[in-house]
Amino acid sequence: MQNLRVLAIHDISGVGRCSLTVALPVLSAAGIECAVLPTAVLSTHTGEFEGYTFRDLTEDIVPMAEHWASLGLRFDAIYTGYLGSFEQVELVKQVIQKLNSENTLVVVDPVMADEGELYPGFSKDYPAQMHTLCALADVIVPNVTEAALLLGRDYNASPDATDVESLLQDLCSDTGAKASVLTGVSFESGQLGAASYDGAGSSLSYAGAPFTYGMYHGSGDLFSSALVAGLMRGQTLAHSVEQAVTFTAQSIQRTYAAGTETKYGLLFEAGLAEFGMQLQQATKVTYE
Ligand code: PXL
Repeated sequence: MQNLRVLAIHDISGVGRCSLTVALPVLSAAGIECAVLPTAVLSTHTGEFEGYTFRDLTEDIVPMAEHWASLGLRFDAIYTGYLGSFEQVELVKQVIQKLNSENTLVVVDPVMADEGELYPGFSKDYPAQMHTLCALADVIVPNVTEAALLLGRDYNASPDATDVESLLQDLCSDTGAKASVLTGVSFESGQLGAASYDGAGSSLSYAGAPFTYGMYHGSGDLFSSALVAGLMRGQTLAHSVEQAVTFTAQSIQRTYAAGTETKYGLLFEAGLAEFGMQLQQATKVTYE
């Protein structure tokens, strides 16, 4: 195996531990190069902060990808997250088409909503636009709210195992994604986790961890980044989900124990070295 390179396409929010300030450290700790395509620069994320700055980088999205294409760069994965507008979704689809190769894993986290509500700034028709990006994905990683929006269904905050199974299968058949991972689901009281469905093998799996009360900003980004790291390190989808659930739940527990304001994100740093070492030991990478 060669050096692994993931292209992370998200905004960069200076403070608040989400999007690129999470993807970069998590992938690096796992021994994976994280190339970045920042779609916007914000002073903070848009949840629970007022007065944040927002520098739009829409115009740079395609030229950056064209430059990399001209260099003949190989991307082992393209991982997309929060995108600020309809236009950005359209341009990111072009980027995927330009940089994708047969062996590139495309992971789309359709970041747009949580707890039954779209994030500030997203219009009601944004989920339909995000649906078109999911069509290009090998793996999509919605939370329960995003899954309902993608499928045009009513939001059910607590889907049971049967609901989860049909959501996962319908997410694949409806969007065209090859596999789906649903976050924020619980099959047991006191537990919270994620379920996954691999369309190719038709296998369904679930991983849970002890539930910690509260709404923690950036937990979806931490989960998805850890999931991409696991997949890149050659772990199965089910095992990658399990590792990402454990890492995210431990980070949430640490944040709860520290009592920091949840808008500042998860205190994942103290667990990062151990997470990265586990993955690096699982699959050795030789550099050519
Ligand atoms: O964590 C998702 C996220 C990423 N980026 C920005 C956000 C959010 C969620 O609110 O506002 C800018």
